[in-house]
Amino acid sequence: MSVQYRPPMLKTRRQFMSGVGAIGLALVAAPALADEIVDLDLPGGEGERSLTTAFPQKGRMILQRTRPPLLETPFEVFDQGVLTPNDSFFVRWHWANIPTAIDAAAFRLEVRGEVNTILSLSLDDLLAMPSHEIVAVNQCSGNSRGLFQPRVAGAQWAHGAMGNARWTGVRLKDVLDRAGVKAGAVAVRFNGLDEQVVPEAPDFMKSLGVDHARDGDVMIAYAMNGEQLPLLNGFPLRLIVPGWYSTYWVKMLNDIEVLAQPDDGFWMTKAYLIPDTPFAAVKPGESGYKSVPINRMLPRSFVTNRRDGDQVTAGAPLELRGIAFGGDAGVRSVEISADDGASWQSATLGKDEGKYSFRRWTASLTPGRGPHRIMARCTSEKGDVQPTETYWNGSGFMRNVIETIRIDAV
Ligand SMILES: Nc1nc2c(c(=O)[nH]1)N[C@H]1C(S)=C(S)[C@@H](COP(=O)(O)O)O[C@H]1N2
Ligand SMILES: [Mo]
Repeated sequence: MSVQYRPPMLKTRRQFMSGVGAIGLALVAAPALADEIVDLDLPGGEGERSLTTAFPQKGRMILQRTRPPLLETPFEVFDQGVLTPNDSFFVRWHWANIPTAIDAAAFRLEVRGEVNTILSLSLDDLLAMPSHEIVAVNQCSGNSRGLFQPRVAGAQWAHGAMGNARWTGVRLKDVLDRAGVKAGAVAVRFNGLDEQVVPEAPDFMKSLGVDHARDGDVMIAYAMNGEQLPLLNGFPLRLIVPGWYSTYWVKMLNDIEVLAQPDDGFWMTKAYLIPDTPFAAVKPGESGYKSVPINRMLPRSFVTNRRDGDQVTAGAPLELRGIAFGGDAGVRSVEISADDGASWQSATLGKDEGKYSFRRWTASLTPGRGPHRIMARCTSEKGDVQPTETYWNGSGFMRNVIETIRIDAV
């Protein structure tokens, strides 16, 4: 599937407000129709989830949680193309206080703190700035957490807490330059319109080092695959931090604060920390290791046209197809193994949509009679390679082991 790019059109206030009634209603309606069940095949069970079509601007999604909404992309969507359609794109929020109506005309993005000029930018102000576009993977830190063994607490995602989209907007650097960042600024903190449910809980805010914020890749998106952002993916604006986990991709972004000290808030110093070890790996029960904020992504790859347990014809060519991404660098290669990793063959890479995008791959092999373990392994342009060993941490973050599917050739 290919999504045609159309210039982003932010709806006028009247059009948008009229669309919002339905959004407001649907967010509080009972979302699970529970007539269709998917089994995510999590180790140790409890992988059954309802499919739902009850959320605004979303099609058929796997219901992980209702309030706040956590919606997973059904895996077959990834076989359709490298861009994940907006209505299938996963959804994750920390707090249930999400605005169900946003007045696009009245909306302002504030830029304040260690700046020469405080800004209050309308959507029209942003649309008038030079536009920037990038295709990038948005992946939750806990994508595939449900596959961790031993199991860990948190949303039990299978592989569908990721998606790839063409993001259009403005470079964060351009916005910061317009405000004029003062010497001595060290970090930039991002906040959105969603709020904690009880006042004592910490508002969801994330920050980036000032150099990262100004690297020219980090951007503020007002469009996703050529359309305005779905409300649940952060309408009207969200931060895009290419190559980094989506915890930094703050949605409904309305406040940017340039800081003279590192951000000491909950979401940077208590949550979303990883062990400062290769692959964020520790042993279950281990303690006393150093932790750091989660950051760049590592390569991953998936077979998308075959499922674990599939039967195929022995002695006949088996066409395999899938997606890969390099993490914070492009895909250098994808290799396929049908013999438990003893030997590898190169897959053919599809069109390059840029280094932060999913990349299609295809391969053909002819399985002999019997069971086979099929693996896909991605190496990034930086030389990061997916590991054979399954690493573990107590938060279920950063799974990037070589995934295996078992097929039976008969
Ligand atoms: N404002 C706001 N932005 C947020 C979050 C949030 O709770 N509030 N969650 C983050 C996390 S952890 C993830 S995984 C992504 C999910 O993005 P999506 O819902 O568009 O897929 O949003 C990020 N941005
Ligand atoms: Mo996340």
